[in-house]
Amino acid sequence: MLIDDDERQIYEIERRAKPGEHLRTRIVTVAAFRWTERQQKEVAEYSGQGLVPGRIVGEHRTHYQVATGESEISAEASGALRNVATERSDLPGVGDFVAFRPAAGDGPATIEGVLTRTSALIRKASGEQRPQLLASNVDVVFIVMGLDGDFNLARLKRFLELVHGSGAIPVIVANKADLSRDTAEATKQIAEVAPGVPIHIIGARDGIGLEELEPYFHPHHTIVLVGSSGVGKSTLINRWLGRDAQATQTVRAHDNRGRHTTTDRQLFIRPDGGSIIDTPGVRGLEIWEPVKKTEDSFEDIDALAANCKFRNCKHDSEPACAVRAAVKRGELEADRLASFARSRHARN
Ligand SMILES: Nc1nc2c(ncn2[C@@H]2O[C@H](COP(=O)(O)OP(=O)(O)OP(=O)(O)O)[C@@H](O)[C@H]2O)c(=O)[nH]1
Ligand SMILES: [Mg+2]
Ligand SMILES: [Zn+2]
Repeated sequence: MLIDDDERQIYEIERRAKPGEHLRTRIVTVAAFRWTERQQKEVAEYSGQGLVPGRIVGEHRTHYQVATGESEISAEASGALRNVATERSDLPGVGDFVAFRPAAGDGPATIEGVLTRTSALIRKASGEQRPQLLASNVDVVFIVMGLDGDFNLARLKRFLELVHGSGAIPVIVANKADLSRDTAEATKQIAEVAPGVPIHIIGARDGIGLEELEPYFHPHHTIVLVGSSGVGKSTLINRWLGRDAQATQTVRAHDNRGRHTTTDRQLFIRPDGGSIIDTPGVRGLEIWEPVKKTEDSFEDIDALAANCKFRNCKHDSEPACAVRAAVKRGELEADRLASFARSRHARN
């Protein structure tokens, strides 16, 4: 539950500066952030240990950028925090509310705790068996796609799957309306794979249809932009911030692919309210399955196999194979079929 919808709400967090000293009151404006009651309790506990709350707005190789409401500091994750993390995605990431110990002397500020996330967008790190946090504590995910050569419904479905169960709600933002031959047809096709999900057809470059997205912005809300490279995520960020905060680059002419211009996730606070996170274009999006399936469990493939022409189909080169057809349609990852084949091969 949200504490309050009052934009001007100010939190007073008491913390003991040094043992024996008076209780000092530190005022942290959280107007830009959303806090739950649970997080409020956690903040109170941490502040008793001399820690200060903030939100991670940037994640870099060597440090995090943490916004406190008053200023922005750079901080490192403490050794203790690293030790208790069982997964990489347990470590702090952009969007996280954290408790940190302010820098003393020459040392860096250290992040000692991550507050319970209200939502987490987690994918499978590419090429590795581990989860990767894309953003946390987000309310709305704008799945940005291009109405140019980027248009790909199978990919859109994977993005929807990524948002499903994350705690955030998906909104489809179909950009580059100026390059679409038939926006009505595109909308129809999108609606078929995304029943019930809001769809907005816009033109970021020329500022077309952007007013439709305004209602999603709210002082306590965080929106994250995800999508392939070159779909116009950073162009949108710049429009909403009213300045060139993020670099943008033209897509490759022959295949409409982007050039992976944005390389780091970054949270921005909009002057007129709300937080927004830009992310680098995702290459092959794979979904992270937290419950490890046993090596031999392929329910998805078994279900599809029911429609193969031959009962003993190996989904290899048999005619009328429903599994390979699903791969072709983009409904089943080719990797998934490959690991199925490997597993069967190992058994036989
Ligand atoms: N024609 C057209 N081009 C657009 C539109 N919106 C953005 N672009 C262009 O698309 C190109 C890529 O835009 P970016 O904002 O850099 O894309 P991105 O999604 O941030 O890409 P990455 O950072 O690589 O993930 C730029 O040249 C933009 O000017 C639009 O509505 N129409
Ligand atoms: Mg970008
Ligand atoms: Zn088959």
